[in-house]
Amino acid sequence: MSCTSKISVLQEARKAYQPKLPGALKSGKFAVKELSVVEPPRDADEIKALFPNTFGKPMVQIVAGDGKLSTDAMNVGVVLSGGPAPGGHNCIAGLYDALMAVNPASKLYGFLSGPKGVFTGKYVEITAEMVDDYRNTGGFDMIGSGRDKIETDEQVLGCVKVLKELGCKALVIIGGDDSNTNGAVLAEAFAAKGEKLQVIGLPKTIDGDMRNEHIEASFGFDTAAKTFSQLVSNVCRDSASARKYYHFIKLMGRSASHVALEVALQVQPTITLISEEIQERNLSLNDIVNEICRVIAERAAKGLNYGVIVIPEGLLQFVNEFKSFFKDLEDLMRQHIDAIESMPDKDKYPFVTRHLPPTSSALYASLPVNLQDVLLRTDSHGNLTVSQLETEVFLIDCVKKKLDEMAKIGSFQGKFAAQPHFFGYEGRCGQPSNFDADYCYSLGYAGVQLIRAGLTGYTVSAQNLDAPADEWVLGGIPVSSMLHIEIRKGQPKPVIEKCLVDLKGGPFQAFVTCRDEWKAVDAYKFVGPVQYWGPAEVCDAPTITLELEGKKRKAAK
Ligand code: FBP
Repeated sequence: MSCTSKISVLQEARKAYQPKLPGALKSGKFAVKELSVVEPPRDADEIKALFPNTFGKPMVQIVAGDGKLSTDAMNVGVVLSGGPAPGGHNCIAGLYDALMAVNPASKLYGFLSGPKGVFTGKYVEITAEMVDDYRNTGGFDMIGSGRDKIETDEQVLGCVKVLKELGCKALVIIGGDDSNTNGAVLAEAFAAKGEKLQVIGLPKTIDGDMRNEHIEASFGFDTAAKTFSQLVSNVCRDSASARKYYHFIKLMGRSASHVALEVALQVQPTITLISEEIQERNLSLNDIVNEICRVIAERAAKGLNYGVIVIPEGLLQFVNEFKSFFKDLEDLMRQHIDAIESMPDKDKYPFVTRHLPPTSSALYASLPVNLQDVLLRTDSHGNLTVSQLETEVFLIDCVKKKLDEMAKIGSFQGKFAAQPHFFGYEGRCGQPSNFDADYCYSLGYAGVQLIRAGLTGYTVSAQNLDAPADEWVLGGIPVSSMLHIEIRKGQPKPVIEKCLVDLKGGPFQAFVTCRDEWKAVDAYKFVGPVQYWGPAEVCDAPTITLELEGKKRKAAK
């Protein structure tokens, strides 16, 4: 064994994996076919006014055939944006291989540490050796990532300068809803300045919420959800073995509960909370705690003083009393953003309690210090940093108090001991599953064809993803057609609408059919780690979410 080798045996073997491409991309000759124009579902007039140069473009599909796309050498820049997601390196590999297949004199530049690498001109030229070292690996460490936004005119001009100096035809932004929105803003700014530079986005996020009928999945969701499923199922088995703890597991996913729902379908834990349902039913914290305690008491009566409770990371934003609290907090931020941001942390708490309306102020004051602290922080896109909210600890505390009350009146006669967990970073950089390895490589490969077709302000789209890779349909969707207006940091901003769990959709309905049984008796499924070699039904299976959504889509046709 060598102390300096950083390559595991699995990584070495995995380097040889050749990602599967969709049939249309395998042929070597492509055409980019124009389809219909799609309007944003809401706020179309506002979006059109904000994006006069890039609005109203058609969707496109990549088809086999000679579309007479340019075979000139071209230089392209790529940047990774936001949180890591398994498969990012394969997007870069797909971009690189497609560029070299078009013309080996092409160059790919990787901007370092996220979007600020573009306007500050921090980059590396991506070489064949680099790509080979990172093929089919997880993480974003090849060039790093960041959550900065390209916002000011100075930053846009910085991007123009750097991209032109490198002779780039296009910039590829690999990111989620906020980063693809930022890509659209940049594409519009370039077009408004008469610059020929193109911007293409690839849909990334483990949260699975950058999706719609044109983009059936964001990359990284598959591997992350399967990795979390393994971890949660291991905890289920421990719980059923030791029989002494309730495990409260918070799972990553900033807003939507797709990750929690997929894990529920894979593993069948005792209870899984789905934020979207809590919002729909206007449930309060008390309602949630009462339901958890009801299940715990009923299981205790059968001698089952253990179980596993899965909590989506963004839960609190969907709980009844917290919704008006967040609205009040947003108003307060809008009025006092500069004062709050420049204040030392110790002054923020009294300032906020003083300025919030009485009900929200009382709720805020009643929260544990960790929640008070984190609720005041947002990232550069105005998102709450929910990964730092100890919701699982907070819930344990609430459940414990309620069970003590129930014990006093004799309605709970069991034992309650709890363990908090947070699984998030454990899943974001996993070695990509075959699905993510194939999907990401295809996204990168398709991105190059959209650039060759001269498109800008597009995200690569992907359909039929529940079928084998050969049948996937790739193309492009104008980002402006996915935008709507949201209040961020107190201001109206165009953003890609997050896709939340559809309560009428196949995955949620499948969960509803079974969940009462999973609460009453243990039905844990032990899924094991992501597999790379073996039968296709084990190694290439899409998520249950994708499968059930695909079934519904096909039935509707
Ligand atoms: P992206 O939207 O950038 O893909 O990131 C998603 C996510 O993993 C969320 O699930 C999580 O809340 C957040 O990033 C954590 O952010 P950070 O990496 O800044 O702690």
